[in-house]
Amino acid sequence: MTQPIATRKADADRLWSTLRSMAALSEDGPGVSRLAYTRLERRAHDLFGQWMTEAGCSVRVDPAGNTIATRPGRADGPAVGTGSHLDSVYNGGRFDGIAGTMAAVEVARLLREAEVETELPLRFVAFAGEEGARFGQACCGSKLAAGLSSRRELDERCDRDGISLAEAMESVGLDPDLAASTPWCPADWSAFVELHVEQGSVLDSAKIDVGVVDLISGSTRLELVVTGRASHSGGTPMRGRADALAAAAEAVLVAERLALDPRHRGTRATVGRLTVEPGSITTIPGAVTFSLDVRDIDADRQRRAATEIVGRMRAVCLRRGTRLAVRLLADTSAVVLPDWVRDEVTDSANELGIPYRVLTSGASHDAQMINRVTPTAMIFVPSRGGLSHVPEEWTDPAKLAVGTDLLVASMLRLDARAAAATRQATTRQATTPRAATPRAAGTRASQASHAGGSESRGDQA
Ligand code: HGY
Ligand code: MN
Ligand code: MN
Repeated sequence: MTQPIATRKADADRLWSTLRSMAALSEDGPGVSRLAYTRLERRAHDLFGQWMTEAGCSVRVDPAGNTIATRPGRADGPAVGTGSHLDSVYNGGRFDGIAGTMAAVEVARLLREAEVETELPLRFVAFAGEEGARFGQACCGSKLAAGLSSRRELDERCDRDGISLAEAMESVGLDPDLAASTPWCPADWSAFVELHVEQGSVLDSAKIDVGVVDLISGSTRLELVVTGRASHSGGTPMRGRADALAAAAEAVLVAERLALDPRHRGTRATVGRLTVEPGSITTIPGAVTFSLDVRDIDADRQRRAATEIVGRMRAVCLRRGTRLAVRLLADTSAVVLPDWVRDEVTDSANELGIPYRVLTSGASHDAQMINRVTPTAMIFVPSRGGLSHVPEEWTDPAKLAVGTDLLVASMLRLDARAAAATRQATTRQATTPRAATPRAAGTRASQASHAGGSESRGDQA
């Protein structure tokens, strides 16, 4: 006899110990360092795959390195998915990405214990290479799954040691050619829900347990190189220097000043990495390389801000007798998540009596890319003090469990909805008189529009 799932709660202690086991997979040093497309990231995927196999799923790794666990339903058909990423930034926190993948493990475990049979399959995903920390570009694995990344891009994106994304993929046994040419098939999915830590302070300050995301910010990421004239720090008079670091320092403040301007409310500009050459105490810096990350919930304002910042930086460098070179690392637009999937999540929260807040995400997420494959929603759990991408990142175990309760309830509602839509589509097909002229072979994707539902509630079953 299976219990009604809405009363099934996540096992908070089990979820917490699973998360700690995964977080322990890290390089030495403060916080968690498990970089994109490293052996360590693959070990994390192997552990995720092992847990999902034990939870009764069949597991495979797609050509991009995403690990996909499938739990069969009563019938075959488009699956409701969930998951997040297992890589981290350098010296990051224990929750970014892991919270959502461990919540997925807990959902599979509690469904197995409750002997719940879903109508259609469920899929649990650990994405590869979500963080842009190593290669500059975020969401590598989910971007490939969405068919949005070219083979050339995999060769062009390099880490700080000059290793390309393609070489890193090959070093862990993946084939970049195959990865760039094997997107996910929309017909295999009906909806996706990613659980993630908020990485901001809205929920924590409002003391609300869960957030439901309506919009995910975009980001324009650049690499800038200021070239001046290196020379002796003692023998060179102050006047007439072409000090690359002094120019870069003024340029960094240009970015901050623009983002603080009320006309750019919502724009966030950050210089997160800066290297100086030759980096000697007694030599005037000859060259400085730094990153610029411009985020916004408004794609036009984001790109206008990036263009304006670069223009103002060029003027600073010219005035200081230095040169500025700019390289685009990644450019992603903000994404509005479909309201009908979000409504399923908020309806589930109401049913479970979980207070929630609808909010935007300043951080980027795999959900942004997967929404191009299938309609997607995001559940946030609070980040203490809004901190993330640092060792101090923290989410309360009880709050992670509440988010997981909401995740499983939402997935089951979406499963029932997809099954009803599939049944309706089958009935419609059976009762529609055959067209006289031969029809072009419908792509599998066209069935997805019936089975998976479209973007607006109006078209939903
Ligand atoms: O950088 C981000 O926004 C995300 O944490 N990958
Ligand atoms: Mn993340
Ligand atoms: Mn992150």
